[in-house]
Amino acid sequence: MHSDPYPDEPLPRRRFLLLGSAGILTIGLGALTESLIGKATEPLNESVERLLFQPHSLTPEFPRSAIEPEKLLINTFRFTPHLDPHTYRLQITGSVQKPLTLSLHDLHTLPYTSTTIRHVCVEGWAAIVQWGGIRLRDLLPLAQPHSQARYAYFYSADGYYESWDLDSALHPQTLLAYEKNYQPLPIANGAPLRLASPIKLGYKQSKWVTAIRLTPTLQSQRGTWEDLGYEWYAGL
Ligand SMILES: Nc1nc2c(c(=O)[nH]1)N[C@H]1C(S)=C(S)[C@@H](COP(=O)(O)O)O[C@H]1N2
Ligand SMILES: [Mo]
Repeated sequence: MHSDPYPDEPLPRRRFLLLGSAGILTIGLGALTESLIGKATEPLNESVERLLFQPHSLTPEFPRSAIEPEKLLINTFRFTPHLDPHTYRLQITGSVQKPLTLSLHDLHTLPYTSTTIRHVCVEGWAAIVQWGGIRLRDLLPLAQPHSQARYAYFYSADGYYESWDLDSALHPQTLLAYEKNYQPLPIANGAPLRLASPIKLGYKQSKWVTAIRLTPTLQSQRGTWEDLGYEWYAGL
């Protein structure tokens, strides 16, 4: 399938256009959106717009009855960080015009998306899982990425880090999830926020994400597993 998977869906363009004239965002998105309604702002930069409208092939999803709760093994490389949901913040920095600091409340006001997909670990197991949360394609434009932005680095509270090509990050099935199998995301699976996507192997799917940094180039550090010899693109 190579046509636009969501041809009729209005992108949250209005929301990020409204946010365009804001300074650094540290207050609730809901309140901010309301306060900015009606203000004219600059359009999104051309390169992110091109990525957003580029056709992505969609991975087929599974029905709710296919979920395999017991098959998703906890795979934690170092330790399990316990993040306080009240003080938790997600930072979005790097090649962006509007660096953002978002609370969980802010994140919950953004459009919710659910995907039921297969999680595949390179170590030889897989599980069908439902993830609910925010698509990066709905989130990253709020920070107004610079036209040179090509990669997204994800930093986690356990020191784990991963880099993705921006196109894969903006895929319609790539989420920052706060829900697993229709329940709040458990701490062991990455609460309060983790990556989830059917187009990348499990090690790309950072748990306990606290910061996203957009970059024009790949740095010498590319990812926790990649820097130990695993493949960087890790596509499925
Ligand atoms: N921060 C962080 N994210 C991580 C890991 C980790 O150790 N730390 N392990 C990765 C690997 S190899 C896999 S398969 C999945 C496992 O997710 P789960 O523990 O929710 O099943 O998380 C990925 N994300
Ligand atoms: Mo994995």
